[in-house]
Amino acid sequence: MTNHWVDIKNADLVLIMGGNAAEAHPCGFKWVTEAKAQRKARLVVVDPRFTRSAAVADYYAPIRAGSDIAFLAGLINYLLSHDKIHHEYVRNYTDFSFLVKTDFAFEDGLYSGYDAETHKYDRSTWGYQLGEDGYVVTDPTLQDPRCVYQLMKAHYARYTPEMVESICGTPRDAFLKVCEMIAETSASDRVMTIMYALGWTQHSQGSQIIRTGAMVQLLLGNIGKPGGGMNALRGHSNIQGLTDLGLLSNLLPGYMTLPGEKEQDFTAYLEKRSPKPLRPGQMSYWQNYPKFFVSTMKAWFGDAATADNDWGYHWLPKLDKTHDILQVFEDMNAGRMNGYICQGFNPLASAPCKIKVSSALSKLKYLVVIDPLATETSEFWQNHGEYNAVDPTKIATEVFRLPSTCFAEEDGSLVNSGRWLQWHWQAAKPPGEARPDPEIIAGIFLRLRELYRKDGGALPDPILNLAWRYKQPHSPAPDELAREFSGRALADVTDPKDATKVLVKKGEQLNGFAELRDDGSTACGCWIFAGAWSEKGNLMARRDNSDPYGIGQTLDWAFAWPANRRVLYNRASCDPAGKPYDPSRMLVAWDGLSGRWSGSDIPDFKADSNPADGMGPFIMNPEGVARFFARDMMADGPFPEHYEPLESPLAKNPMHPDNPLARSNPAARVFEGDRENFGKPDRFPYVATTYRLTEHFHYWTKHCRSNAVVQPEQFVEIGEALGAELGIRSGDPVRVRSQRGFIVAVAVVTKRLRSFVIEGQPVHTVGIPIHWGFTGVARNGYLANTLTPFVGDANTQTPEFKSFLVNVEKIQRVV
Ligand SMILES: Nc1nc2c(c(=O)[nH]1)N[C@H]1C(S)=C(S)[C@@H](COP(=O)(O)OP(=O)(O)OC[C@H]3O[C@@H](n4cnc5c(=O)[nH]c(N)nc54)[C@H](O)[C@@H]3O)O[C@H]1N2
Ligand SMILES: Nc1nc2c(c(=O)[nH]1)N[C@H]1C(S)=C(S)[C@@H](COP(=O)(O)OP(=O)(O)OC[C@H]3O[C@@H](n4cnc5c(=O)[nH]c(N)nc54)[C@H](O)[C@@H]3O)O[C@H]1N2
Ligand SMILES: [Mo]
Repeated sequence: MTNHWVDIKNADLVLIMGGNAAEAHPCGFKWVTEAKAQRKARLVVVDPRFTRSAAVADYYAPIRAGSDIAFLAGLINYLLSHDKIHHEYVRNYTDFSFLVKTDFAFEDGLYSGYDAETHKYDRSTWGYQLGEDGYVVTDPTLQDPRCVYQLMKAHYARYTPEMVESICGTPRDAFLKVCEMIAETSASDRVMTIMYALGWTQHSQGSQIIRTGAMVQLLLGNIGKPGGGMNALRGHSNIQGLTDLGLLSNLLPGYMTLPGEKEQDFTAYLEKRSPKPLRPGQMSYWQNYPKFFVSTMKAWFGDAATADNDWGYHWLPKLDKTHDILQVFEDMNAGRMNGYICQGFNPLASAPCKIKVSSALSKLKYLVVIDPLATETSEFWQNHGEYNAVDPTKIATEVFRLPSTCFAEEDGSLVNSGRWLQWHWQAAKPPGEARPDPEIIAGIFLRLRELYRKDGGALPDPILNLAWRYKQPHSPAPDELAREFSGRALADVTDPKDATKVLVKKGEQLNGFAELRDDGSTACGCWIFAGAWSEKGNLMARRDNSDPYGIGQTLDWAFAWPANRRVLYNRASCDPAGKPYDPSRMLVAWDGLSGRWSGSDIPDFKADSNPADGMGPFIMNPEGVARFFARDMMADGPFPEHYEPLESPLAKNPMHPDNPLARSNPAARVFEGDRENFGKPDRFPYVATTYRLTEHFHYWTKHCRSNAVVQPEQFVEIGEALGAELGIRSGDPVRVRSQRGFIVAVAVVTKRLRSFVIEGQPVHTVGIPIHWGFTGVARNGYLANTLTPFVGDANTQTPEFKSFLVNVEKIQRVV
């Protein structure tokens, strides 16, 4: 989230699109209720299904799954053509006036640089024009045809309301009504928040859907403001913490990135990640990258990391490619992996295309499952009748189950969607032989280190040099780990402007990332978490909810990264002179007397930067402004464009009917062997989407009797029109089949799913809740991911779980 949960109450308009917060985030959803009660805010829901969020919305618009870019692109066109944009904001805080390179082009649905062999783009033309001084060239009059504004206007003019209706199936009136409501928030004192989750992420173009949403918010001037922002609603209680700590295959803690194979040179690695400002007088905050990086290496390798060995840089893996879950199971299935450690993860149930995952797991020599529950993955080799029809005699994988504790059985910190690190305390003792995850990992590590010490091996250095300073080496304590990620001084840290002033004494905990140094004098496991546990104590454990400004900015409740800042880019809540656009909802303001920014939040800016100096508010970008034109940051294009899902009822992309290469995202994550595994509409005519129910949490709660009672049996939802067409009534057993397999479930025929008219043809949606499987106490069921395609987003590789093709048939079955 750019903002945070409580801040939702400051919104005038809440758009829930690509999520179903009332169902999947019922506790956080109370802030939507507060916004409605306190501000008379309105709630708009855009979803293929009439959801529990839609049930309490002021306005609901249906949309075909997988078509959100067309909808949002139509909205951008509406805002630009009706002049419903925040002029001062876009001129000063975005790249509206920047000129784009002359050789950048968009033709026939493809951006310049596409290679049809590799399905990848050469992105060298996707950039701003730079002057001889290294700064971007701009046209403040916005007349130049190469300026971002003009290019964007032309790009989105194609998305007329008729086009939107034809692609999305959203009736034109409903689309225009949503546009009108949203357009009102272009006023300085009206703010919209966008809440989204998997309905946007789980698509082959998911990242681009989210970008389109962000572009809408920028046009309206809604980023950086209270009640505004782009708010990703995170999933597992610590999925935000997982990404923050760098647990994705290509990341290091704090969104630093691992080097690629070609990056053997340490200095070049650092230079590439610390870009110089692209505008005069601008702060480019990533120029501090070396301080963050060296401090992480000191936390990991301690005394063994020195300037002479580039702080241990050469012990880091140099990536050949991203090793996301699709890649991992692809490699496993191709026999390129021997072993797999599966910790708090149930891929047989949760990864796409069960048959491929099952085949991949069967090729391993060993599988280690660290989990409090007996998961489907740990029993993938067992025959569970129709729900897992495998032959155990044909599977040689040795499976080890290591029972772990659950979060409620241990102390620790969890990061919520609003970036708050909140400490939690053990509520119950773990049963039986269950051990905390750090203890299990420590047990594996200490034994591995012993083996490397004794026998050597290929590159033992990172294992042998890892610092392991815990009181009980076999069981690192949660507070020790927390102090480690927060950071401490290895030598006295002094003020750069006055060397006699000591900011932190040697051995003490740091106050924040401003104290990090690149000379080895600080250690910090995750720079964005710096200061969470300072000499003042564990700030994550704070529970003071005083709210001096009355807008939910409780700065003494827990610790928000970065620097306890609650709303990102908050400088943009003020006009260029530093005056809040809405003084009744003030985050920060420029105080000319003290010469500082202050208010209800920690300024996301250089605290003493005088507005007269014109520094841009988006200090993590070297140009200091937000980007409509994403330059070369995205794998699949600088301006979002509608493409069909990989499995779509349409043979052609209505935007580019003449170019088959532009039917679906040309840069999507697809492995060659899977291309034949996509279904066609002749055999699989219906659009399927998968989702959650409040009463279950993934595949865990079917182990819990009370949850099993409230949602006892697997079902699928179909609309009344499809029910009538196929002669299916509620309660009938049906078989839902895709190119990759089938599931059997009870049909629920409902008004909540309506059929669409897409390009003149009727299209039905089939809704599939995900929660059933073959372990636990609930009635057994089929894994929904038997059906889903092995396709990922071009940037994040997130699987396309939200739109694929199926067929449905009524069957005879004794239940
Ligand atoms: N009770 C409960 N709560 C949970 C979870 C749980 O299992 N149970 N899981 C947690 C996790 S890990 C996560 S990630 C979150 C997920 O939270 P959500 O993303 O809100 O959950 P989903 O139900 O998967 O999907 C949300 C909605 O997306 C809609 N949708 C599908 N396709 C499209 C599309 O193309 N466009 C649009 N606009 N909408 C679409 C679906 O109809 C659905 O209503 O929930 C978390 N909260
Ligand atoms: N078709 C379809 N597939 C989906 C989705 C979808 O919407 N549609 N959603 C996707 C999303 S958003 C998600 S997040 C994934 C979820 O996929 P998974 O994370 O694989 O599913 P979970 O059932 O949440 O599995 C997590 C496991 O962690 C265990 N666990 C709980 N606490 C602890 C702990 O402290 N330590 C350890 N070691 N284990 C613990 C639980 O018992 C559980 O078995 O599914 C994805 N798959
Ligand atoms: Mo999730």
